[in-house]
Amino acid sequence: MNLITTPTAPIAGQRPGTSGLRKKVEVFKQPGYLENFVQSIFYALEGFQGQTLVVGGDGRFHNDVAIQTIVRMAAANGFGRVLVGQRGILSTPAASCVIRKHAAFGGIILSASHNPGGPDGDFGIKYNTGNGGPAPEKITEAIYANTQRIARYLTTDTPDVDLGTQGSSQVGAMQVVVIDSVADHADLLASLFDFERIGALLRGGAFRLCFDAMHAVTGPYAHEIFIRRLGAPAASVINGVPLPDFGGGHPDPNPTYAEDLIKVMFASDAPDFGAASDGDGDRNMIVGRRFIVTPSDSLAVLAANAHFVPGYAAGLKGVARSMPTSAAVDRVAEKLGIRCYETPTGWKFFGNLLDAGQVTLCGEESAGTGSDHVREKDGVWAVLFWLNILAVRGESVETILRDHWRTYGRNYYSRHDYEGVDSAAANGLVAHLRESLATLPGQVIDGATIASADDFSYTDPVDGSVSSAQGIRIGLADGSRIVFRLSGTGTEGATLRVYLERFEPDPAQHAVETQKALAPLIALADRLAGIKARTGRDAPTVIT
Ligand code: VG1
Ligand code: CO
Repeated sequence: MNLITTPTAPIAGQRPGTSGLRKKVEVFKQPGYLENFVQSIFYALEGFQGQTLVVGGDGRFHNDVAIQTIVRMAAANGFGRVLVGQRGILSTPAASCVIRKHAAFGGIILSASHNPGGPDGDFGIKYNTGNGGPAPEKITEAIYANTQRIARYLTTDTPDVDLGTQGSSQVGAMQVVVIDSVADHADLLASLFDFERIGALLRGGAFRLCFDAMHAVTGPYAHEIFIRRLGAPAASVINGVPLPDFGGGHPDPNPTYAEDLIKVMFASDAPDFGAASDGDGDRNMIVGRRFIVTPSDSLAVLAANAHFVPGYAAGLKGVARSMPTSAAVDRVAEKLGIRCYETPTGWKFFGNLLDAGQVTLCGEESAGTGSDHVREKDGVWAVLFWLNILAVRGESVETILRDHWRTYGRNYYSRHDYEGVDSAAANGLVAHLRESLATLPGQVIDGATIASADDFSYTDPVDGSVSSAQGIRIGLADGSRIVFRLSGTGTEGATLRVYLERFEPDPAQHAVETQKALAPLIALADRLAGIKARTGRDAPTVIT
């Protein structure tokens, strides 16, 4: 092996967002672009000589090429061993699991998550630390600083490694081990859930499951877990073959993009339980027969029913949700007598709480739920959690939700996304809101009294670090709220997210359709932010 030191220069725009660096494939294909970022990761780390690095991705276009580059650079930089998922495949939660199980120094995950893939689609990269979780801001900021002053990167002249076959080979002094992409993760999940009971439910014939892998990374995981280990009929998994362009789809499990699943679940002969996952397998959508579960509600239901699941029967230490996520889980935590933490958007903020043993379950309104079993959100885990609850309770998804609302009240909740908005317009909208924050409290607009207005700032309870400007919160006197923030994961223009929440304690009011129940808040959001006028959009791109 010959070490090659390649001169290079900073490339603009390599600032990682909410979950790593996401750009168009054509951007990543520019000579030196990926190399600059990977070397900047390695320069931000200390003490990895001779240690293990985990590498894998969601199988999207360019995954295979990028992995070969990273393997060569890891060898040149002095890693002792690289663990790669077979064919380059590792879902994000599986990567987290592998990092932890094999005590790796860290891992590089190649994914742009729910963003479309293919030659014209998106690509992404992020670094996870030895706890299996996304790097904290301290490290992502150091990576970014390195991209701004990089002058060289290290690589080797070694040929590509064979990623198709499990086994071990050498790249210079570094060992490369191609591992089963699924086994470690499936074993971990089997240790948490009652596979016997879930298996009996799925094999019984009376209960039917439909899992939509959206041609993304969870296909192999779903086959191994639902079909092979739990005995569900093969037809229970749809779109189960990972494709580099996700079959031309948008692997974001929401009612708009998971149209195949919605069609199945709203048909007259709909199965009992439907679920979908995203590009990299960390998100989940839960659907009952003609009944969609709001992700914030799903988190609350998991917390309220955790005692039915073997891995959580001993009780929850605490729960955490991101700020824009509805407060449904807060009500469960109160009843359980445990703490509920409110963090900024992005899974990295849960890591410290999980490591410190302060929380067991975490979740976000964007269809991410997870627990202390790994340090990422975990789509297949959430589906198994639901299946375990359904197997024990023997009730339908809808019955469980209605019962939950009767007990805790209902947090009507919706997110309105305006995608691909002109960046200047989006920034102007947020700047205008920020300027008006001080004057809003006390104002009465269309009969609604504004009680509070701020830009969310978070002090990490474990390490004291402060993250500011995490989203604008407008609280009303009746406890309703509106949150505005700009996405950190998009690649085209800006995405404005408007989060709307209203609590309804009266069960007689729980049958109202969500958008109707939130209509006054939706109108108020536009009055406050001038969404239509500033973005030129009449309606959101996606409503979840
Ligand atoms: C979005 C979601 C956020 C999630 C992030 C990564 O971020 O809102 O809750 O943690 O994606 O999810 P943003 O900045 O676009 O709102 V994933 O599944 O794309 O890794
Ligand atoms: Co994802």
